[in-house]
Amino acid sequence: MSEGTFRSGFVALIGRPNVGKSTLMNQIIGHKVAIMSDKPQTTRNKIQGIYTSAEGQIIFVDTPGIHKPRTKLGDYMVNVAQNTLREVDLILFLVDAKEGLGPGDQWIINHLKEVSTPVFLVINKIDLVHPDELLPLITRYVELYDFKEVIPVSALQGNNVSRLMEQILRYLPEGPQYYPSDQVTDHPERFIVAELIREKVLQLTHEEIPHSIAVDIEEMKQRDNRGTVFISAVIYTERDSQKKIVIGKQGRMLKEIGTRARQEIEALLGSKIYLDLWVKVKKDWRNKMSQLRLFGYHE
Ligand code: GDP
Ligand code: MG
Ligand code: K
Repeated sequence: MSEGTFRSGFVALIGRPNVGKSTLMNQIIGHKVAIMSDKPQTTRNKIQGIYTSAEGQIIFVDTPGIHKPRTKLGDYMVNVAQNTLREVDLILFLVDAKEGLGPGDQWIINHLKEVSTPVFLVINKIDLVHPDELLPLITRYVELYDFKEVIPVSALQGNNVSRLMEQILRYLPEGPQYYPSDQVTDHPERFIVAELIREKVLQLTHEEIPHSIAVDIEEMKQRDNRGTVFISAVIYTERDSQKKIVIGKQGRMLKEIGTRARQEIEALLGSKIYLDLWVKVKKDWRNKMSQLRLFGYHE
């Protein structure tokens, strides 16, 4: 990798249950990021973990729906998962070296054929098999699909995981560091939601609003049994004139920002969202270190 090039992007980690997805995530991210709890029956696509190094930032996205559906809801979840697979930069398809190729893998491979995103075959649990068994196993998989790379690892023991990371970075585009190295801890969803709202403000107001605006999520919680998530957020501007632009004539701009942000947040979280948006002026917030906490630049 050429020096000075920072790469970043989104990576989906998929594979049937028990292949070692959580273990791999733990091995890569360690204790830096608390991984969101596994809830197999939710439709939420969410950030599972963020890995940052000097070379780049890898944002791992969870796709819980990608396994054989048994119900109508399952079909819906597969659609959600499939959309995620289209949007990420790279897919890691994790398989179990000991179990070998099974119908669960086959099913996932058929779905991979419907997306154009590059896919790595990551053969996990190599500590459980003799090296001689690996080649025949790899042969069976590569006959079924054109994987960009095939990387055997032991997620549990960490073997070859650093090579996997190098290869992942090679496939990510040059890009910004989306999240501060130490930012994302136990509530990554809040940061992503804030970023989505900020993005909508910048997109809709064009050049009129400087990048100095900040978004703070004051509240984010489930308010009813049907899973609606209530989010209360404040958009901070530095000047009164900017606040006026963000609100717009008769509140039209803010309404549009809210509508677009809500749609994206719903797609991201896979739940209904009630979004309550406010605009406030906070003069020179960038200069006041104490106030940075407010915007999540801490932890
Ligand atoms: P997930 O369902 O895909 O998230 O799988 P988990 O990460 O929960 O792992 C399932 C089981 O496989 C756990 O008991 C792990 O300890 C075990 N496991 C995961 N990776 C490895 C590995 O590389 N080697 C061995 N021997 N066991 C592993
Ligand atoms: Mg798991
Ligand atoms: K593909």
